[in-house]
Amino acid sequence: MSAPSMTLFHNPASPYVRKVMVLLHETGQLDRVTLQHSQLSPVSPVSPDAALNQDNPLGKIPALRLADGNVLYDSRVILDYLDQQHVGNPLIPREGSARWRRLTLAALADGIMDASVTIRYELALRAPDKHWDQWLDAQRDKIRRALAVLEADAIAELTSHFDIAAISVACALGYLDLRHPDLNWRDAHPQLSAWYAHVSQRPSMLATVPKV
Ligand code: GSF
Repeated sequence: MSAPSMTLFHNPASPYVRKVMVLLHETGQLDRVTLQHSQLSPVSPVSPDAALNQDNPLGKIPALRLADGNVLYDSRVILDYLDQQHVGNPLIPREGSARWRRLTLAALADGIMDASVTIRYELALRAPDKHWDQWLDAQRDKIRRALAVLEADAIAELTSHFDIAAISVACALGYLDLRHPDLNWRDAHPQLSAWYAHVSQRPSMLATVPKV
């Protein structure tokens, strides 16, 4: 086995990092990456990590330092790069309508993560008397609308391939379970719930269950 050639800025609770880890598992590339844990855990908008900021001026994880010193971010770019570094079937369709559909589903899942992570920041990092309830409700509505679309329109597509779209949705749902169990997302989404129960058993998902 060759020495790892890439370094991934990592935190086991991050849904964006989890997407990268799941893709590494699914494509047999785990041994190519060393994990670098943030000095500050978790990384947050108000606890900057100097080492991370040097590599990603946005101060966000994941960031992937390549063997030549170049650094890739954000998670979408990293996934695209890593998907072009293995010899198996691509997890991001290279062309055609499938590419745009699967990337759009992945963006929908990323939007669930974005709303979920920013709700988390508001609730965990800001004083309760400063919480902006209207904004929190609007973020929750984004999550609800996205879940409704996945339930109504995307189950067959998610079931057909465990690719960029499915990985992204699975990691978004895992993060809802971790940080927002109060949303009870399963109640109104029985098909998504059944799909998630199935894909959660994949070795790549079991190996990357979020930890706080
Ligand atoms: C989002 C990464 C992100 O917000 C991506 O990689 O897809 N669009 C980016 N990461 C969080 C950590 S997490 O909760 O996963 C982060 O690094 N936050 C620090 C900050 O300053 O917002």
